[in-house]
Amino acid sequence: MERTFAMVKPDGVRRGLSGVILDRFIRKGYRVVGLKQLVISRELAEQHYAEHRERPFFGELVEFITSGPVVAMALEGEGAIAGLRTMMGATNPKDATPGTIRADFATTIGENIIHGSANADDAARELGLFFSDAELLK
Ligand code: D4T
Repeated sequence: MERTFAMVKPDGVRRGLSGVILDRFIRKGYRVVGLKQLVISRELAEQHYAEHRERPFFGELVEFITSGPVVAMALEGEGAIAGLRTMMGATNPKDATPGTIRADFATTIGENIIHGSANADDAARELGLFFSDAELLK
């Protein structure tokens, strides 16, 4: 069993899409072991996106991700890390395969509606950034 981290970004929450996105993961068979809506602090945003610190879009990325509430999710299931990335689709919604979340609900890379951990190390790190042990189901 794997655990992974996913987050509906502020664009998705503003558009009222948190429920339909969560519903896709539940229907797939992943177990929701953690769930909360929060406004990310600048500090948490910079930690979360630390790998992009030197990229030209870093400032906009932090502005955007702190611009309103996000819905943070901890999901559990067999192959959940890669499986969730497959369900999300390509980073740029223009390249995403129809049927994926980004293809179906987003149009631009800057507001691509969902984040999911890229690998096991990121999943562990991001789950730790967003959830305490007490907030997660056993
Ligand atoms: P996240 O991290 O949001 O799940 O996205 P990905 O894992 O699919 O893609 P990423 O880390 O390469 O990008 C992180 C975040 O930055 C935005 N972005 C990315 C952007 O605004 N402009 C760009 O040129 C790139 C590459 C979108 C997602």
